[in-house]
Parts: sequence; structure tokens; C-alpha cells
Amino acid sequence: MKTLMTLLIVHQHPKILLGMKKRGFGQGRWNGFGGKVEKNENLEDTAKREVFEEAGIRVENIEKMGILNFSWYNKQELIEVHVFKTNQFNGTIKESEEMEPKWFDIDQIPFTAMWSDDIHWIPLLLDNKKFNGIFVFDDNDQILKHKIKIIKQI
Ligand code: 6OG
Repeated sequence: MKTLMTLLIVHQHPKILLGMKKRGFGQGRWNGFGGKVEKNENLEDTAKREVFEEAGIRVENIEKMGILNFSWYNKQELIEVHVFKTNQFNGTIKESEEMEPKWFDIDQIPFTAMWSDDIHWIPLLLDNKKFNGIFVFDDNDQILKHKIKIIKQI
């Protein structure tokens, strides 16, 4: 069974907003904001709900930039993450129980403290390119295999 998730990056050039995941899946890593799509919810609604729950901000105009498929060579788990970006938000950024938000200069993205796939697609997103990717991880969440393709339309 495949789990559908969203991931949203707020990009206000030259900075991006990331959150330190304080608990659960991906704990201890910087990431965009997002989570599992709930029943009767579309992907855009999930992306908007999650960034509000995790960082306290409201987003309206979000753009789908990529679809990433993740698996582990020795696990059943399959995750499909729909990646969005926006350059606008309303409200005041605030820490939640799940995430500690922080702005990073795009030259100082903390890739070594992020999921190991991120360095392969965040530069594309920042460059306004759309992409499809597949990643297979080992026990330590390091990449065993990956393919990433730039696409015209998503
Ligand atoms: P919760 O389960 O806490 O949402 N996510 C990943 N993000 C990156 N960059 N790489 C991965 O490689 C990921 N797997 C999942 C999707 C988890 C959040 O983490 C993202 C969600 O935004 C395996 O609700």
C-alpha cells in the first residue's frame, strides 16, 4: 500500500522556510511542511492544512512542482510525496509541537541534516523546474538507487 503525502516549500528569494521535525517520522531533520492526505481531502488542501498546523501560516497560491516516490529495499513501505511551492503566506510563522520553523539562505540549506533525497530536487524547485523522482533507501535512509527527471508539465 502506498501512502500519499504532501510537502510544501515556502521560497521567498533568497530564503526558504524549513522546519526541524521535532517528533515522529523524520524526527531531527529539516524539511518542508506537510503530511498524509486524509480521507476526502485533495492534495492541495492537505498541503495548506499541514503548513497551517505545523508553522501557523496560511497559503493560497501553491504550485505543484514534483512527485517523489520513496521506498526501502527491505521494507514494504511506499510513499508518494507531492511537492508544492509558494512565495506567499499570511499570518505569523510560529513553532508547533511538530515543527520548529526557520528561514535559511538558499546558499546555506542544511542538506546534511535533511533527508538524503533533498539535495537532488530542492535545487530544481528553486530553479522553477518540475520533476518526477524515485528513490530507494537502505536501512540508514541513505540512497541506494535514484532517478530524477525534469518534466514540462506535472
Ligand atoms: P508526517 O508523517 O509527519 O509527514 N517526507 C519526506 N520528505 C523528504 N524530503 N524525503 C523523504 O524521503 C520523505 N518521506 C516523507 C512528507 C512526513 C512529512 O515528511 C515528508 C511529509 O511532509 C523518504 O505527517
